[in-house]
Formats: sequence, structure tokens, C-alpha cells
Amino acid sequence: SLIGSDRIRAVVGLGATGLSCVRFLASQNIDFFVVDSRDNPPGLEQAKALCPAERIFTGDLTVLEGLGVNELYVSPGIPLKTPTLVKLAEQGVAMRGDIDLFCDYVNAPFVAITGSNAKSTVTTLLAKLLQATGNNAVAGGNLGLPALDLLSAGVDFYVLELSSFQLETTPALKADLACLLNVSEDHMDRYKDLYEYQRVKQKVYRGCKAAVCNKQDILTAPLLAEGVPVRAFTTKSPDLKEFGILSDDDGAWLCRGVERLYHTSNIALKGSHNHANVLAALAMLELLGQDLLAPGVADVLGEFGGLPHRCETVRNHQGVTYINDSKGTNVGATLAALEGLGNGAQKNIHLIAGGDGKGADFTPLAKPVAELVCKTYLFGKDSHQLAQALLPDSEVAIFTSLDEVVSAVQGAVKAGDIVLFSPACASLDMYKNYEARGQHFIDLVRAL
Ligand code: UMA
Ligand code: ADP
Repeated sequence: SLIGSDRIRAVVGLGATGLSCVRFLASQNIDFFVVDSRDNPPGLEQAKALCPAERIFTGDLTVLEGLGVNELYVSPGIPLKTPTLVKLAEQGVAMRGDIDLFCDYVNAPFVAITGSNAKSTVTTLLAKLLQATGNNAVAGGNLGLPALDLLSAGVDFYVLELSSFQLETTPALKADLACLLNVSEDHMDRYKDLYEYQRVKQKVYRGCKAAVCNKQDILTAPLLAEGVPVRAFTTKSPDLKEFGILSDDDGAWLCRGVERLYHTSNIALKGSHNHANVLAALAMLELLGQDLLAPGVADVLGEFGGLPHRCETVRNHQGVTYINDSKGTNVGATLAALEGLGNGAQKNIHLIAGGDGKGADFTPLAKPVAELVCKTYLFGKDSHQLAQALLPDSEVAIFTSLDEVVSAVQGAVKAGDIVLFSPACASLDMYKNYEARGQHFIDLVRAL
């Protein structure tokens, strides 16, 4: 029974993460309470099948204060600054998460990948590369499949995408390989400033056995004990042991030091930001002891063109290219898309943006938008804030729905233009998630 045992646990939240904790603890015959602030959380019915109904509490988190708990598994969507959690933490209750639990039970080497952008792309690519070099590699975490659901016998490598929220509840990750891809402002509704957010992102390196960082982003630089191998990647020419790009009469090559590995024309992922992503994955592949020139590696690099909703071409209609970048949920992602697609001489981008800005500062967009974008179409919760950041140097219009935006864009474009849907904001003000938002854009564009 729960009371009387020395560890009294509660799973907090019943979304994908909470449910994975419930399944896992039940499979280990460990007792626990379940609490969710919502009246009818998504995982309620499944939890009832695995946990006695009298241990499940919905509608309010404060019940936690009366349960005598000393160990919580807090879902990433619940801020640790929630008053009840702050109170319990002050009383010495451990604030853990699904990743911390995963670390207790993991039975094979695991890779932890975080960053403000490119996590999903790099996590997916690395898993594919490990599979192509003959390993049983599985990928999950913030990517979608909760980490605990990946645990099984016979796995050679776990490749985890981790969010800052997951890192907050993981005091000692001790990854076999850790990577911080980049740090730019995101989730400012949950962090005081960029530096609090960066400190959380840096937790990915805690106790790691090897690390990969971004030479062009000082905020990713790890502080590690001597002897821990570190590789850096850059889109410029690399120093010895670094991964980078060398250009000559023959075009641009992905390189390890002076060694040419792959010609960029043979890489399916396009754009300089994506070349950085491939270099990060190759650096990790090397630290995991794999052959970077194995035939399977070239095949994967030639085939993997990226995940849906990340700078994905939807259609070429009457000479206009429509690009869906609905996963562009922060300013850094939209900047990368503009830099990748923009052409200052033509200024032919029609940018569609807006949504829930999560407290972001939009002003870094002002200059590139003024230089590369002919008109910006805004919609969603924070459209006025975005407009303020872009005016007066850019032409801006505000709409109430994406339907209105797409019909206005259609009336304004000419052959040779690019329509870029890269919101720089989360979708949750108007959609279930970024996928639903991207699909709405795709449907509207296909109907043109
Ligand atoms: N919620 C409540 N009350 C509760 C518990 C949750 O209101 O008691 C709300 C949260 O405020 C949030 C929503 O429910 O709005 C979902 O929260 P959750 O913690 O239950 O989320 P999960 O369903 O477990 O999904 C999480 C990740 N979501 C978040 O971190 C918000 C998923 O990443 C991840 O795929 C999944 O775990 C498996 O690991 C999604 C995401 O948006 C893709 N991540 C953020 C991002 O990438 O920017 C961090
Ligand atoms: P995450 O999982 O970190 O959100 P994704 O791979 O899903 O990362 O990509 C999210 C967004 O970031 C997309 O809009 C994508 O085009 C953009 N992006 C991809 N690579 C980079 C990069 N190296 N730097 C900045 N933005 C990037």
C-alpha cells in the first residue's frame, strides 16, 4: 500500500507524459497517486485501468498537499512555479519527471538532444543514421513518443529529444552523449529571461560522457570535466576535429576538419540551417563510434528531406511556391527560414505569421523582414505585437483567420514569389497543435 512505504509518489498530469509514467510505474508494481488540474484530462480512462480510482484526483492540484507525497513526477506542461508545487518543493518533496525516471531504468546508451530549434529534425536524422549503420536505435521524448515507452530489451541506442521543461525536472541526466544545438528566445512565458532558459538548456550536459555543441552559438558551449570528448559544428570552415563546411570551385562540402565527407548537392536537407543540423548529427555519429562513410549514411543523407511542417514545400501554383513552416513556433525558427529562403535582390517573400508569442520579443525579425519580405500577413493572438515590431519599415496587414490571410495573399502574389507560413508563435491560441495549424494551411493552399 502507499501509506507507510518510504516513498510516496504521485504522477502530476495526465497527458502523454503522465500516462507513460502511470503505465511504467504500474508495470513495475509501484504504487502511486495521480493528480491533474483538469476535470477531464485526456489520459483519465486509461489511467483508471491501471490505478485504483480512489488514488486519482482531477480538477485541482492542491489535493497534492494533503496526500503525504514525497516524490512527484511532474508533466512538462505544468510549470514548477505553480504555487502548490512551490510549496511542496519547499517541504522537501522531490520534483522529478519522466526523463529522470527513464534514467533510473535505462539499459543501453542514450543520447540527449536539446536546443531551441532543430531538435526533432536532428533527433530523427541521428536515429536514421544509427539504424543505417546497423544499430537498433529508437527515438522519442519531446518528439512525441514518451521516453518511458521506448524502454525495451535489445535496443542499442536511445535517441531522446528533450525540452527545457523536461530538463527542469531532471537533476542528473548523465547522458552517454549530450547535444545543445542552439539557444534563442522561447517560452518566455515560463522563464524570467533568456539566461534562466539557457541555464535549463545547459542541464543537458550534466554528467554526460561526451558532448556536441554549436561553435557559432556561445550559449551552447559546455563546461565539462577535462577528458570528456567534445565536438563542435559550424557552417563555416572547421578547425581540426570540428565539423563544418568547406567551399571550393567544386561547390560546398560537409567536412570533418579538412576531410571532405559529403557534397552538399547530395544532401536532401536544404538550406544552411539544415546543413548545420546534418553536421550536428554526423558529429554525434562519430562520438558514438560509427563509420561516417558507411554506405547507409550516404543513403540516409540523400533521402531524408526533413519532417512535415518544417519549411516543407506544399505546392507550386501559378509560379508561386507555398511553404509550410508551421513548426516555426519561435522567432529563431522564422529567422532561419527567412535566411534560408530569402533573396534581398528580389524581396519576393510573402510572410504569414502570428499566434501565441509566449511572451517573446519580436524585434529581431524587423531587419530581416524589411530586407527580404515584400509583405507580412498577420493573424492570431499576438498579431498586434508582431505588427508593432515590424512597423514602420515593413508593409503589414492584420487578419482574423488563416482563411482570410490565404485569400488576401492569393490576390497579391505574382509568378516567382514565395509564400512562407512561418508563424514565429505557438498555435495554441487557435489550434490543437502546430500540426493542425499546418494542415489548415496545406488544405487552403491545395484548394487554390
Ligand atoms: N495541463 C493542465 N493540467 C495538468 C496537466 C497538463 O492544464 O494537470 C495542460 C498543460 O498546461 C498543457 C497540456 O495540458 O497545456 C499538455 O501538457 P502535458 O504536460 O500533459 O503534455 P504531454 O501530453 O505530456 O506532452 C508532453 C510534451 N508537451 C509539452 O511539453 C507541453 C510534448 O511535446 C511531448 O511530445 C510529450 O510530452 C511526450 O514527451 C509537445 C510540445 O509542444 C510537442 N513541447 C514543447 C515544445 O516543443 O515547444 C515543449
Ligand atoms: P524543434 O523540435 O526544436 O522544434 P524542429 O526540427 O521541429 O525543431 O524545427 C523547428 C523549426 O526550426 C522549424 O521551423 C525549422 O524550419 C526550424 N529550424 C530547423 N533547423 C534549424 C536551425 N538549425 N536553426 C534554427 N531554426 C531551425
